[in-house]
Amino acid sequence: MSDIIKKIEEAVYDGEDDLIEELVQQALDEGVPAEKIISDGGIIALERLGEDFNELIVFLPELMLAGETMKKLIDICSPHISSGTGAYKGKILIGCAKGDLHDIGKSLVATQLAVNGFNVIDIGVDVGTNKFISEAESQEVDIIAVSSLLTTSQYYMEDLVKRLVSDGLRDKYRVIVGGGPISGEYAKMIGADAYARTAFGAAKACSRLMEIKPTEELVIVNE
Ligand code: B1M
Repeated sequence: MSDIIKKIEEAVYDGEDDLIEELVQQALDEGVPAEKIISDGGIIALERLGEDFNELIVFLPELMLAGETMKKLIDICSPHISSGTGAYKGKILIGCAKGDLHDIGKSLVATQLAVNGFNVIDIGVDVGTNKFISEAESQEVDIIAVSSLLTTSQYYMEDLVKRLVSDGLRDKYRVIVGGGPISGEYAKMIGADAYARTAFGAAKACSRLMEIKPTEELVIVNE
């Protein structure tokens, strides 16, 4: 099992999107869980790539190729992600904060929420505060979920919470934040309702959010 996972990690790192389909299918045929392929193959590769990007060992084109390869990997794995209870839990609006185009983690969170009983409306990347609020209002969601991988974009999470307060809407929506530079302390500081470190954690946190009212409790899931 570790051999095929290592090959997948290398294929994602090297951006070999023509090879990934075959490798992932082989892993699934060998009985490797989809979640393990995503985390131990794909995510590990992207984390390595991020470190090497910082060290100037790889550059933007390599990040782009790896990103595309990871998306293919996720597409093949998604139908195999095991679901939770399946019972309907609530409606969630999800998007990446303004200026942020990193959609892999956000899409994984959306998938994990969907298989755990949420109706997920994914409004994509680079979403500004006005759009989050107008979509939340028109779609009548329970939770607004914001992902950010860029320190330069995370400010827009704070902006969203402030706007919900100033528009008199804070009691209507629970807000969950997450992504690379985000932490439980940050969620607390900006007055969000929840933070989760991973996609799996986000499903857990959102399930808890549906049991409480907005601003009633700060939910932090670090797993
Ligand atoms: Co860029 N990038 N990138 N990038 N990129 C990072 C994020 C970076 C950490 C790399 C580095 O410097 N080491 C760095 C950000 C530094 C910072 O601000 N702290 C960075 C940079 C600087 C940039 C550019 C500015 C580079 C440039 O142009 N000079 C640029 C910005 C573009 C923009 O957004 N405006 C840029 C561009 C890109 C690509 C487009 C080439 C590509 C993205 C492709 C795509 O997404 N379609 C890319 C990639 C691939 C990365 C790395 C290598 C991998 C990101 C990824 O997909 N990880 C990344 C390095 C790293 O993260 N270590 C890096 C896998 C993914 C599954 O993880 O998204 O973290 P992640 O999601 C996790 C959790 O965070 C969590 O669940 C997921 C899985 O469990 N989670 C949530 C995510 N959202 C959540 C929401 C929740 C809860 C949990 O609740 C709502």
